[in-house]
Amino acid sequence: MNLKPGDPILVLTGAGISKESGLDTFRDADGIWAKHDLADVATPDGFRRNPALVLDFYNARRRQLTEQDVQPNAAHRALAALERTWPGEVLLVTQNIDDLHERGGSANLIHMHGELLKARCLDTGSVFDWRDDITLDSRSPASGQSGGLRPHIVWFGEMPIEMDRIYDALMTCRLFVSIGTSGHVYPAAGFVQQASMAGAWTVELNLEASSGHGLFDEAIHGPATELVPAFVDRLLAHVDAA
Ligand code: BV8
Repeated sequence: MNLKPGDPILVLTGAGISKESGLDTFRDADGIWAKHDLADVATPDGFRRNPALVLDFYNARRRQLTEQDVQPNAAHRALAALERTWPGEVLLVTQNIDDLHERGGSANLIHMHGELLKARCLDTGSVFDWRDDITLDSRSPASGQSGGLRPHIVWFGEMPIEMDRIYDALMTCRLFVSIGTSGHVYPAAGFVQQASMAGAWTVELNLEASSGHGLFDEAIHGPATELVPAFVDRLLAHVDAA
């Protein structure tokens, strides 16, 4: 990895980085898709068919995040330290909808699949901080309409958020690190190839080999709370040595 201090770094994270904070992943044996049908709770059609079911699905996850003692872990904190210390841009793109990266100290962050603690007006598209349940009667602060809110979440078949900014970063980064994602969901699963074609060194840090592990220059497997702090130390040793 011939990385120079100051070279731009792009980090992609998935549900695996929040697993050791107590939040379920999607495709592990005990994951979310083992308990819920994706088509019913994470698609626009599912919301049209049964909005109460979808609202309850996200209300339960929002309550878990806000009411239980769910805290950022050492992996979230290590990425924030990298952003603070690396003498160049570190852009963090997360597929996760929890707020553990923010609470861990990261600021240069894109939630490409939306945010659990935000609601979106169905009429205007405006987005609001929202920590309570969203119900069929919830009133939109923008339109004033009762029943006018949905979770600010990117469902399957919907356009992920800030894709232009993400594609720009994929073309310019010199290091692409993928952490805690199974590499099943596109366009995120294709980012490693785009970064690699643009000349970046690509690294996978994951509990086990993801479906795209062969696409990476380097793949290190183990729990994020062990791998990510060690990897960040390795990067910052570059800075000290410079
Ligand atoms: C789009 C909602 C057009 C939020 C989510 C056929 C082929 C290819 C693509 C498609 C296709 N048919 C349809 C598509 C497109 C579709 C797609 O990819 N479908 C898949 C299922 C085939 N994608 C879309 O519809 C996307 N939109 O394509 O629009 C477009 C295209 C390009 C450019 C512009 C527009 C929209 C996708 C977003 C859908 N919303 N969720 C929510 O409810 O949370 S996706 C859902 O999966 C989550 O967002 C999650 O982030 C995402 C990915 O899952 P992971 O984060 O990877 O989690 P997973 O459980 O899978 O893996 C966890 C990993 O962690 C595992 O590898 C595990 O080993 C590891 N791990 C576990 N513990 C640890 C650990 N690692 C480290 N430490 C640990 N302790």
